[in-house]
Amino acid sequence: MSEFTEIICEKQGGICIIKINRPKVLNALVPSVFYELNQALDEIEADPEIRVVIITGEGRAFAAGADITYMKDLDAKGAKAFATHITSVLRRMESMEQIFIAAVNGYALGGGCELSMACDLRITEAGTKFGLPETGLGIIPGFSGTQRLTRLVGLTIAKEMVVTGKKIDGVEASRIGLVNKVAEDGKLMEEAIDMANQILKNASLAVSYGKEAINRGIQLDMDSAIDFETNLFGLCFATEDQKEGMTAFCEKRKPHFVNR
Ligand code: CO8
Repeated sequence: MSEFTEIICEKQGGICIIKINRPKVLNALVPSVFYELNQALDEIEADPEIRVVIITGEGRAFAAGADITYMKDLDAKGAKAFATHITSVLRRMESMEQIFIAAVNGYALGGGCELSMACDLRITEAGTKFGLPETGLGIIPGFSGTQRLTRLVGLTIAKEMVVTGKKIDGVEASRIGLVNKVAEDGKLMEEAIDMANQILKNASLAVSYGKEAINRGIQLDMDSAIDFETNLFGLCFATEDQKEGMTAFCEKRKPHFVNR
């Protein structure tokens, strides 16, 4: 993959590992991080081998938020343009076929927490601090945090986190359903790769359709959402992997998926 400045991208077989690379400022997020991330997404989409993307942070944070020194002097128009750019990249991740895992180290505050919430899965360590502290800076979460947190953990907890700005640790984040798993200390990347490998074992079109059915369905009324799922379910039966998966079961052997 290309060499970047604000991020580090490394391909390991079917997995692409992206590290946010501004460790001196705890990976505080500026527009250039998202320009590079968007370019990396172009390369990922063009590479049929990559099926899982792990996003993590270099150093002692996943990301301690949008860069406050950058945002300080923005006017209303500039702030909206900044938020619009970043949210379009996050939305793109949700619409891609690949599964995104956030391996959340150290701090996921403000925009960092919002980036992690745009991923499909989150794994962290017990001591990691999550939070949306924006109201303490005179703003609200602007990278879709009010929307994604509410959808992930429900109105009650989302409102409390937004209006108090309180930070929670990885164990609490797991308890409220904000993260999927708390890894043993020091084993975050190992366990994230393990999670990626569990996904890679499955039929790739089925995995992507499952993501699409959930992400699109949650925006629809129940009847339309069920229609949407039913259509994708039907499409699975047009794949070679459906035939192979079910034949392998009947023949009592492991399937050999060809991702078609
Ligand atoms: N922006 C800019 N610099 C930062 C940020 C940040 N968000 N976070 C940390 N840094 C810098 C510090 O200023 C410091 O730099 P320096 O060494 O030059 O002084 C360096 O990173 C290390 O940080 P600390 O010395 O503070 O490290 P500590 O271990 O003492 O504290 C904390 C770690 C608790 C994470 C602390 O740094 C902190 O509170 N950071 C800010 C957290 C925060 O408020 N984040 C939310 C930001 S707002 C946001 O994300 C809005 C998103 C939506 C935007 C909408 C579009 C306009």
